[in-house]
Order: sequence, then structure tokens, then C-alpha cells
Amino acid sequence: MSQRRQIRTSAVEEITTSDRAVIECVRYIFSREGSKIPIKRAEILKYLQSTCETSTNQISSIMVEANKVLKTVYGYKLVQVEAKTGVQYIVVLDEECQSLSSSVIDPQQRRILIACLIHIFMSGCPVKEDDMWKFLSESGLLEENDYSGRKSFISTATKQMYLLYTKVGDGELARNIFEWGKRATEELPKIFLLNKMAEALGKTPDHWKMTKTKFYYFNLRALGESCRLLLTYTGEEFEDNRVAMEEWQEMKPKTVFGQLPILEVDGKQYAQSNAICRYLGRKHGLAGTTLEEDLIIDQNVDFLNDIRTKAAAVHYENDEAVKAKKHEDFSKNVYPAMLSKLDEIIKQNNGHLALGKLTWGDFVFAGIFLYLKTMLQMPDLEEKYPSFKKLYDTIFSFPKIQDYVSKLPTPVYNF
Ligand SMILES: N[C@@H](CCC(=O)N[C@@H](CS)C(=O)NCC(=O)O)C(=O)O
Repeated sequence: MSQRRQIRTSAVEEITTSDRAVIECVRYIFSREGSKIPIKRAEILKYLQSTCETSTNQISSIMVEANKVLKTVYGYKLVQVEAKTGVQYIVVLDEECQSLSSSVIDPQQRRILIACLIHIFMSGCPVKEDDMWKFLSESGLLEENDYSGRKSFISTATKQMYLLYTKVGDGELARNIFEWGKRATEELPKIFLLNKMAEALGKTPDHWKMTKTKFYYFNLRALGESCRLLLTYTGEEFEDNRVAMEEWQEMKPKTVFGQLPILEVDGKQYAQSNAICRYLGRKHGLAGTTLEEDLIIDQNVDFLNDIRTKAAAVHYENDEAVKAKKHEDFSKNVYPAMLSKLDEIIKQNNGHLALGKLTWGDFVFAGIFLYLKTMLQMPDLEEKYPSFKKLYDTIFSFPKIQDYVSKLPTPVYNF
């Protein structure tokens, strides 16, 4: 009898102790939640060990129960995050419409954060740091040179897991980028941000339908490949339509100039390969930072174009005798000076076509290189000019480009 009472007593104590541990756990989570910094599971366990003598093997069930309380009583949920230092938790709102409520985050930081998240969302890809600061200063949210403001914003928003701030690339290509963090992904429905933006601009969320990019060119590299390489490298989702000759006859009269390539953005068509590349470069931060820098890229791309048109004049000559004569003449009197100049430009620009760094011009070069080689009738072009090969390899060694190349259909011609 006395033994049974003992068992009952200890069972009651067990229930009470585990209930108390759940309550303490919730209390502890709330005491830490104000900072929105992830809470380590080890810290919760340490706290529960000291207050409720909780053992390591009880912690999982306590977390499950604590999550239930947080959800049903307070409208929050715990999200587990695997970190290098072990399991961590963030508390997010179960009711998404309450996201980023001004009572839990400093109003100024909140405005900046919402703007950042919107900017990343609308860009459809990670946003480069410089681009983000430019956007925030243009929006009047953060002064152009407010470096301490930037630092404190990055520190808070990343610790709170609203944003991810990572370094990508190496050497001169290294850059920091912003992406949505775990908390933002869990807590913020995209429509919330769209509504916020629509509210601010007096529009409805329908105003921003997903951009649909379609690209049309023949199953060739020639004048279309530069655009495809840029679309691929910048991560812009696009439909790679390779138009067959039979389809082309019907399509031709409906295009801007009766020629391909065509880029279609949200149902509107745009033509001219270099104009498309320039547009993609500007759109994705691969252009100059001043009008003069843009001018230099244009100048060098136009020069490359001059070489291409000279070679094309020979390549597309129908009369074989005239073609042979022209080729001989250009090989002696035209190409050497032009190609040497191009070689000099690339060498002076640190292995790039302009500005000493990666720009959309490099993609124009890499995209037309095989075409140029064919038209120049110079299979040994890269041996003569190793700088050409180096630049071509720079572009084709980007992982996204390699992946794209590995899935390419065989082109109709090998250029
Ligand atoms: N300047 C234009 C030239 C475009 C062009 O010549 N396209 C050719 C293919 S490379 C074409 O569409 N040919 C078919 C036709 O004219 O019917 C550009 O760079 O986009």
C-alpha cells in the first residue's frame, strides 16, 4: 500500500515537473525573444537543468510541448535551425499577417528591412550589397555614407535571421550579397510584402505580376549566344526558344525588324543582340557605374562588332572567287591590326573587354567568339592571341555557364 502511494506520488511529481519545465521553457524563450536572436537548444537545456533539473533526454518532448503552448496560447511557433554550433530556435509568428509588427522591431529598422526584403523579392535573385545601399539611399531610408547605420543594420537583421549576408565569388569577382533569411522565409508571406508596397505606392498587388522572359533565336550560337550567356549567368529565368526555319517564316513578319534574336519581357518584344546584352548588363549590375564607363564598354563592344562585320562581309560573300580574294586582302591588310588592338585592349583591361572587370561586354565577346573564329577562317585564333582564350575561359568556367553548356542541344552549325 505504502509502496503504491509512493509510485503515485512520484508519477504526480513527474507530471508536475515536466509541466513546470514546459512553462519555464516558454518563459525562457519569451525572455530571449525580444532580441529576436536565435536561441541555442543547449542554452535552453542549461536553463532548464538549473531551474527544473531537466535531463538531456527530456528536452525534445519539452520543446514539442512548449511549441504547442506558444502556438495555441500566443500565436507563435518555434522553427528549428541547424547551425554549426548546434540546434537553434527562432520564434516566428504563426499568424503571418502580424509579421514585422512595429511593436517588436524598431520602426526605422523595420522600414529598412521591409524595403530590403521587397528589393530582393522584386529582383527575383540575391541582391548585391552595393545595389542594396544604392536602393536604400535612393529610397531615402539610409544616408549614402552612413556606414555605421549599414553595419548595425546588417548585424541586427542577420542575427535575427531576417536576412542572409554572404560573400560569393573569389578575388576580383568577390562580392557580398543579400538574400532572405530563415525567419523572413518562415514568417513573411510574399503577399504581405506586395501589399505593403502596393499600399505605399497606391497600387494593387496585381501591378507586379511575375516577369516572364522569353528569348528567341535559331539553334545557333552566333548572335544569340551572348544574350543566352548573360541570361544564364545573371540567373534570370528565361525560356530558351530555338526557332526552326519552318517556324521562322511565320514568325518573321511579327518581329521588330524581321530578324532574331528577340527578347520578350512580359509580352513585349525587344530586338538587336547588343542592345539586349546592354539591357541585361544594366539590369544585373554588369555595366559601368558612370556614363563614361558605360561609354567605354559600348566603345569596345562596337569595336568588336567592327571586326565581326568585316569578317561577315567575307563569310557571307556568295561568289567564291571574290570571297577568296577578299579573305586574302583582309587577312593581310585589315584583320592583323584590328585583332592586335583587341588583344591590347583585353591585356590592358586585366583580361576583360572593358573597365578592367567583368561587364556585359565580356559576354558579348565569349558569345560570338566561335562565330568570329569561323568567319575569320582562323582556327588557331586563340593560339595567336592567348588573351582571347583567357577571356573566353573566364566566362565558360562560371559554374552556371558550365551547367548551361552541359545541357545544350547540338547547334545546327558549330558556331
Ligand atoms: N543587328 C542584328 C542582326 C540580327 C541578324 O542578322 N539576325 C539574323 C540571324 S544572325 C536573322 O535573323 N536572319 C534571318 C532573317 O533575316 O530572316 C542583331 O545584332 O541582333
